[in-house]
Formats: sequence, C-alpha cells, structure tokens
Amino acid sequence: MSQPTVRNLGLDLVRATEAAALKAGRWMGLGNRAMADQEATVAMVEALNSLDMDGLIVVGEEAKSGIHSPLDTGNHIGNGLGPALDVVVDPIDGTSLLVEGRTGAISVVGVAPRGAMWSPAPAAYMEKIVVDRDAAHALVPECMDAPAAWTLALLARVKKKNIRDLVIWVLDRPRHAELIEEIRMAGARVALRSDGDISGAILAAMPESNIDALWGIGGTAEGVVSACAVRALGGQMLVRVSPQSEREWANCFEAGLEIKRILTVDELIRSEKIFFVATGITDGALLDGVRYQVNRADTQSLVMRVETGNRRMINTEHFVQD
Ligand code: VTB
Repeated sequence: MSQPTVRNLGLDLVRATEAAALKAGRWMGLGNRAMADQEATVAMVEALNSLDMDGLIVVGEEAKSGIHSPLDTGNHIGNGLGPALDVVVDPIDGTSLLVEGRTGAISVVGVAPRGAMWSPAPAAYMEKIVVDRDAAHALVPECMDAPAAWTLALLARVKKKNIRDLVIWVLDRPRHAELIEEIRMAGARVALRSDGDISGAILAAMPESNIDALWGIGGTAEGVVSACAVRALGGQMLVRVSPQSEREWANCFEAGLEIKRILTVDELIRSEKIFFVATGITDGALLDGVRYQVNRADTQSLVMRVETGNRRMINTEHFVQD
C-alpha cells in the first residue's frame, strides 16, 4: 500500500517568496536598496505569518547588514499553530543585482524541523564549497585547507572531466584574490559573480548546470538556506565560519560558536524533512524574473522537498492590484 501523501509545506511557502518577489521586482534598476529590502521583507513576513507553523529564524542577516527586521535571528515567524520549524530566509538575495537591474536576484525560504538547522549566528560570514551529487563523495573536509589544485583534481576525476573543463563559481571580492589565482593556476575556469551565492550554490549542486562548484566566503544566512537546496539536490556542501573583522571574531568567541568546525551538508541540516523554495526577481540562470502587465504579473519558482526528492518549477500568473 502506498504511503498517504503528507502535506507539502513547500507549496504554501512558495506564496511567501512569490509575494516578496512581486514587491521587490518593482524596484528593479531604481537604485533604492532600502525600499526594495523593506517592501520585500514586509511582504514575506506577512505571507509567512499567515501560515500554520511555529517558525524560528535560526540565522538572520542582521550580523552582516547591520539592519534589523522581523527576520532577525531568534525571531518567531508563522501563526504559531502548526509544526515547530527552523526557518531561514532571504527576501532578496542580490539586492545590489536587483537595484542595478542586473540578472540573478531571487527570493528564498528554507525550513526544517525545529532543532535541525545549525545556527552560525552571530557569525556573518562562512567559507563554502558546493558540488553536485556526482562529485558529492569526493568533497571531503580536507578540501577546505588543501591547495585548490588538489580539490580540483579530485572533482575532475569523479566528474570524468579534465581540470580545464571545470567552471568554479566565485564571488568577486578582494578576499578571494588568492583563491581565484589558485583555481586559475590549477587550470580550471572561474565564473566571477558580484552577488547571489545562493543561486551559485544551487547551480553548483545541479548536475545539469554548467557550474561544477561554488567556492569562497559568503553570508552565513545564505549558506544555511543554500544547504536546504543542496540537500534537496543530493549534492554536498562544506562550510566553516570565517569571521571577517575583529568584532565578528569577538562576537563568535563570546557566543561559544565552534569557529574551526567544518560541517557537511547533513550536519548543517540534520533532517530529511526539509523544504526549499525560491522565486526569481530578475531574470537569471536559475529562474526567470517577475514580468509585470496591467493588473497581472508572472513569477517563476522552484520548490524542492528533500524527503521525496521532488523538484517542481511553478509558473504563476498573479492578479495584482497595485
Ligand atoms: C554573498 C552574496 C550575497 O552577500 O553571500 C554576500 O552572495 C556576502 O557578503 O548576495 P559581502 O557582500 O559583504 O561580501 C550578498 O551580497 C547579500 O548581501
């Protein structure tokens, strides 16, 4: 006898990323980060608070951005009536991309049962390496400290490619100068991007994409939400907290955070009951952005559930009044 179908919370959560994307998309190319963030956050919070769940934000973006919102670490979200969940969100990943009218801004939510997500708070930054399911077994903790050439050789071997065939997604930041040089010296190619390492992580974890790995230091909230997607895609991810200022080091020490610990994706999210949803805000390699017409808007979203391994693309035509 087949198992009864258990409710797919992802189909509820997608309304929250859609709501945030619909508001955020209006700010495309207008140069106003504050308004874009504020409107997307309010829309996401309202949508999440209408859902039957008792959610706890395990890591917000306040440590990195210095801006407080109802989505800060430790805040509760949802109407409090449903299951107790850990929640990690980013109403806009790639606010700069959005307000400059560039590709790749998305809105995301990840959830897992309460206590399942590792919280890196108050750390703002972490090192991340992400690969797809074909390379998952090759990504061992030693990769975090080994020369890049060693890890790239491992990846190439398990992916049955030459090193020069590999494409590594890296955030374009001065802190990555050495890493970029090492990757190039090893003979692999680098896809430099100005923002959006959640999309980068998802592309790296998708076997059909042209990105073989994501590598480098990015936001911690982005890292935890990426882990939900990487688990859903069967990929592997290694992370380690990487404080970028003395203040951040001090905050991490004070909080008793395991600063040197390298975590695998299964240690980051210790459950199979994970949902990940994303909606495109501007067009990107992963998702189309929001298209507006009079009273209508189209969105494209990705909904993934780890337990079943199902991946849905949802195109929605919305009736919008404003
Ligand atoms: C990355 C990037 C995000 O933050 O995580 C980045 O992928 C890390 O912070 O889109 P810095 O910009 O300080 O390097 C974002 O840019 C989102 O803020």
